[in-house]
Amino acid sequence: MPTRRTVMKAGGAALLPAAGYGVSAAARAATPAAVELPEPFSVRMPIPRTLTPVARTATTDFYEMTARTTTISVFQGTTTEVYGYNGEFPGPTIRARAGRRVVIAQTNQLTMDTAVHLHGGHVPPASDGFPLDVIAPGATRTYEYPNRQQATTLWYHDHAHHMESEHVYRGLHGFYLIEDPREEALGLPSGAFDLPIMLRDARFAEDGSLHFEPEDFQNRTTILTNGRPQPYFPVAARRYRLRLVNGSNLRSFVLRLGDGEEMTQIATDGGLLGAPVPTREVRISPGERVEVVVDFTGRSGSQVVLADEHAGAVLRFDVGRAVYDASRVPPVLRPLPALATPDVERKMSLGIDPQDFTFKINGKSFDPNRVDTTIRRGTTEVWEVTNSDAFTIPHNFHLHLVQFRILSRNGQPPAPSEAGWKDTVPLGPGETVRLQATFHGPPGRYVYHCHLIDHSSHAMMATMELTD
Ligand SMILES: [Cu+2]
Repeated sequence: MPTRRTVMKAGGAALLPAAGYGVSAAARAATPAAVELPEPFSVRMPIPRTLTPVARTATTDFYEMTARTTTISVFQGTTTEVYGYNGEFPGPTIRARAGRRVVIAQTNQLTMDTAVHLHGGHVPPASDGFPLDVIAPGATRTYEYPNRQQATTLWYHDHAHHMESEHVYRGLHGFYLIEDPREEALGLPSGAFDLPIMLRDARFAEDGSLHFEPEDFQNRTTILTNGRPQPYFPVAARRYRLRLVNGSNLRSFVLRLGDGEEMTQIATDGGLLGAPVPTREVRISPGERVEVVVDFTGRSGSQVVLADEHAGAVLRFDVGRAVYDASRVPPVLRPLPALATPDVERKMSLGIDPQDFTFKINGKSFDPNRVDTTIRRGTTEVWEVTNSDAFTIPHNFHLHLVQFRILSRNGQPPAPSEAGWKDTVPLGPGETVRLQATFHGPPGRYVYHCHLIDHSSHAMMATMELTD
């Protein structure tokens, strides 16, 4: 058993023996040396391919995807086996229109169960990737996404019971963007000037293989930006929209641009902010999305590095010639509606049990067959969510089905950067966030959980059931 001391040192990656994650001391001693990293900025950042529907009707776009292993070349002279949707790493991007349905037939060609969750999506229960609603090896499951929500940057990823952390780590993640005319009318940078960027950490062994051990997260020191280590990306001297998602299992990023240059935050998890927020720092915990507009105007010939406070450079923009730029960031983006009057208040506490080092919400580890929270459809609830690990262990909180608004953080009003629509909120040690959501949606089972997904895989998750 781990001691309290080792648990604290490991930042909370205590293992549940029952989950089959035990790693022997011998295995740890045999941990291979790390791969030799390439020179920084020697590879170009890829932009994940946009997937083409296999069929379209008046109301619906139909897609097909297959989760399978694939071999990619991340480091010169080595190959890396990863899991990829359609064999791509990250997976292909879905571009959906608000109000237009997307149906995806997901085939599992891996050797273990998978489940697909559309993170931030307002979806029916059978399509939410509930951890037991799995796709068996060789099987296909059809997911239906109504896209009855505003323009936003979502991502899809694996959610299979106890396995989501390893599956996501090995590559089962991709972008899902919802677009709408109201956002397009604002004139934000679009098309080739609208860049989805997924950041995540990883550990590679000397032979290039991707190394996954839940206890080993402190050695996940290679940051991948759209699947490549420290890439460059050529940009024109104009404005760009960056859609940042943190696809790491545990790592949070604190991102700065160049010498602390200003960026303009325009969106949170669930879509546009009411108004743009100038910022010199973007904080983004696992699962969250932050969108910024960066203006390279007047920077021709320069190189501008996006860097994390701890991990260093994650991406370099190489600024080319000036081009005509009709884009803008208007002073009003999408005003937030007034908050409804809440009907129900609840308290949620996330913490590691000091008795047995298991991960719990309100004193319970995840049981997919237990209903933890019953919610009447249409009610507005305030949830006071606390990270009860008061020392060093960070968590965050992700609610399926709905977007919420943050009412307060530690008794103070939310910072402007998190005052918009959210589905995932960071919780530093001892922190308390009050959030409000209105639970519209079809009846059925959903989950809420810590999105440090090594924690949710270890049962820091609970169920909610929407009822009539
Ligand atoms: Cu956690």
